[in-house]
Amino acid sequence: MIRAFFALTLPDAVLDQIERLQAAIPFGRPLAPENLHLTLAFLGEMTPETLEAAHEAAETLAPAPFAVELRGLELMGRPSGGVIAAGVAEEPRLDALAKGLRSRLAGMRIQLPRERFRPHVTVLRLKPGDADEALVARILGRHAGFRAGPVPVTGLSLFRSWLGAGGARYEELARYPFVP
Ligand code: 2AM
Repeated sequence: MIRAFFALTLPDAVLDQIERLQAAIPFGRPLAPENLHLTLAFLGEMTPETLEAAHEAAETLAPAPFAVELRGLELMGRPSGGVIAAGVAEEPRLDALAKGLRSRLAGMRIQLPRERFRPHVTVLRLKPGDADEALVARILGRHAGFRAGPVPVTGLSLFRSWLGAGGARYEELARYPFVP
């Protein structure tokens, strides 16, 4: 089985901004720059045949390029095991892209988790004992004004996730450029 997901990649300038943010947060495990991305659809474990169908679904997407901006920080999950993620400024074209991708996947009979699409970029993972709720709240407050961007959305990528002892490693399997 192949663990896979569709995501947007981030330009170097934004990776640098996130790296500075990570350095300013005194707890948690920062994600390495090559592991930072904005997930559009998590596919889970796929057979090669289903992954091929997902690939074909993505090839039919053809939106015009646009850009998004990262904005604010949030805790997703609990301080004892959640993640700290950068939010994304409201952008209808991003929601439309995620929706278009999901409906094409559904057309290929690929079912995704039902949860609502919540665009974010995970920047740090927390484990028990890293930080208590008060400290997390203080840091989130301090960085509430975090902004990074623009993130040009000129295509999307299909990634394979390799799970290992040192954490997940992501491999770009395919890229689907958008035509202006
Ligand atoms: P995350 O950024 O919130 O950790 C590869 O694991 C990507 O898919 C990550 O970006 C991760 O989101 C997302 N992902 C992993 N498991 C998921 C799940 N069960 N549901 C939704 N997204 C998931």
